[in-house]
Amino acid sequence: MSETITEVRARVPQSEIPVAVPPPVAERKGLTKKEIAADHPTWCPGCGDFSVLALYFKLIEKRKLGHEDFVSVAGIGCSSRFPYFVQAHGVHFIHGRALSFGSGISLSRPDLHVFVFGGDGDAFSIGGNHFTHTARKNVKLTYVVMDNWVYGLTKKQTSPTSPLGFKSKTDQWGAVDYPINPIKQAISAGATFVARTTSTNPNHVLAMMEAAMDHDGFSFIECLSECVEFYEGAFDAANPRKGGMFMEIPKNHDTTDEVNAYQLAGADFPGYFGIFYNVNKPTKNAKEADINKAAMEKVKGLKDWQILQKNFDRLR
Ligand SMILES: Cc1ncc(C[n+]2csc(CCOP(=O)(O)OP(=O)(O)O)c2C)c(N)n1
Ligand code: SF4
Ligand SMILES: [Mg+2]
Repeated sequence: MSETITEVRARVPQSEIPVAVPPPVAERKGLTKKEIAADHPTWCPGCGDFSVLALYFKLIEKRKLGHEDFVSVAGIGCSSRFPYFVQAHGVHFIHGRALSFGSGISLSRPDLHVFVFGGDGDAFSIGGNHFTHTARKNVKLTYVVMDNWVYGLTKKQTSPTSPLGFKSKTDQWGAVDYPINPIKQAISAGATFVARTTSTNPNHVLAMMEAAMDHDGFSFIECLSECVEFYEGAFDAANPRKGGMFMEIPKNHDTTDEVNAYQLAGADFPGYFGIFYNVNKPTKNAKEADINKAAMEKVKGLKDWQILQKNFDRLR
């Protein structure tokens, strides 16, 4: 009969028992672009969204993020297919509800970088309320809206950012409803970081994403991203390669000046690009963390079932 480990230990002197040496802890390296590029994106060739995806990969690589550091969330739309193309934690959620899902992740896991992606329809039509309320609550996450001024996935309906006169399947004689201004809307809703960029200027997109990611609060980026299928040439006026003009926000703009930010946002298209507004304000994450801490103090030392019992006893 073979000896048990206890018997061996009793017989062999302690110094002769080999000690298992744990393997050296591998140095944690950030993910590479190659590692997180997932499925071949199903976007139309030439779609502006490709550029945003490529720059997101670059951001993850540059900031040395690992799978355990970030999550990508989206609603529904061509742009919202984004998380499928990222080989990392991600969610393709309900139309217009990406911010609610992202808020839940951010509040329960404040250590993560939560990136939410979507389109103009997802963000400002069906998701309009969530946009307002996530902004006013100052939930710590980054929201990148790929604005193409049209519903792409459903093949050309008028969106909240389509300009007057835009002919679509829902406005065959040209859009009659005034478009919203996403930057003004974000500022007035209470967003604490508001920026605008365009997918045809990669360095600028990356710079805006980096700044947004570093912001402690709700950071919003409107990124013009052309739908080559249903709104070709929409942003040529903002693209120097197409004879347009890429105008950065004046260097002397005070990004804490809400009124000035609002005024700059009102410039006629192609308008300004850069950070319009950037202020520090306590986040919902920080406030809730304080509430949770105080609540945990009150039940210190109790088992979960005892806490539950206490609550039910109180309801009697
Ligand atoms: C509840 C619900 N309503 C409507 C739709 C149909 N629908 C899918 S995507 C979309 C609009 C997408 O537009 P946008 O957010 O601008 O994304 P894009 O495709 O332009 O990137 C609509 C209306 C849906 N999927 N679910
Ligand atoms: S339909 Fe438009 S938004 Fe959708 S993938 Fe094609 S070009 Fe992009
Ligand atoms: Mg759209």
